Amino acid sequence: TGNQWGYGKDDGPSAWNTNYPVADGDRQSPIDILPHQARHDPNLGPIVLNYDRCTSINIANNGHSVVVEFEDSDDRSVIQGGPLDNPYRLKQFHFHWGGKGCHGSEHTVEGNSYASELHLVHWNAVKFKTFGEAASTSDGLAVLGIFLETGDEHRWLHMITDALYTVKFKGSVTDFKGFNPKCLLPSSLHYWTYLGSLTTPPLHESVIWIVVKEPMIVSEKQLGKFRTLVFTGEEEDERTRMENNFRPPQLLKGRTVRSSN
Ligand code: SG4
Ligand code: ZN
Repeated sequence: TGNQWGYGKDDGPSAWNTNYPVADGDRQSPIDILPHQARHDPNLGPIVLNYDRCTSINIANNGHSVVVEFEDSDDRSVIQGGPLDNPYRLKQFHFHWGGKGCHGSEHTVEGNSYASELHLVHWNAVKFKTFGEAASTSDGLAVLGIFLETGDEHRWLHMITDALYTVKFKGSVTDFKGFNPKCLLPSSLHYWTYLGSLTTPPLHESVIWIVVKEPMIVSEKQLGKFRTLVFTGEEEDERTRMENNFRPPQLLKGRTVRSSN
């Protein structure tokens, strides 16, 4: 099991380059976004989410995060517009979060973290036959990132948090039908966009990142429910709480961040 990675002291982000040398590559994610250095691009149109017929399948604990998977055999739920040349199909969404009272987002804005970050992962089914092929090729993926900030209770997040007790341990999967992630999004979808990578191994440099400026507001209690998950499997003696499952910002290395407004 030499290829295991995690978020701990010995297998965390600073050790990933041992097995995944691209960790030190030229277009790694996340990054610290400096709004004043982002270039307003008048050619960037609005992001359009066609999620009306989206079909969620299940919710799973993969030992790194909690993931909700979608039917992606046709173009029933796609993101388009913005920096994208083609519609990209929704494959899954997942979250990254911190420990109690800690920061947990992956992207930061002027050095400031949010409590958590939601990632909606989409792939280019016009250019690629499979998600796997898209995920390992430049611009094969489009990930929509949404910050979570603590405040009032979020009206719909309970639909996710109520299911978490069923996927406490690594490897557990439960049916999760009829959930449309549109209910999680903030009212404005103004965004920053840049070319980057997956934020976990294999860290492929295949992602067009679209980071929404307005956060969604969730309560501390709702975030706490994510911390009832564990990184470990049910059979393991050790139980480690799933928290701080985020990668810190990487070097920009000359990339430009564009702004939609
Ligand atoms: C999380 O670990 C997800 O659970 C992974 O999803 C995801 O991998 C990974 O993050 C990287 O995605 O948007 N943060 S990210 O760059 O989407 C992929 C699954 O393993 C390939 C299903
Ligand atoms: Zn992610």
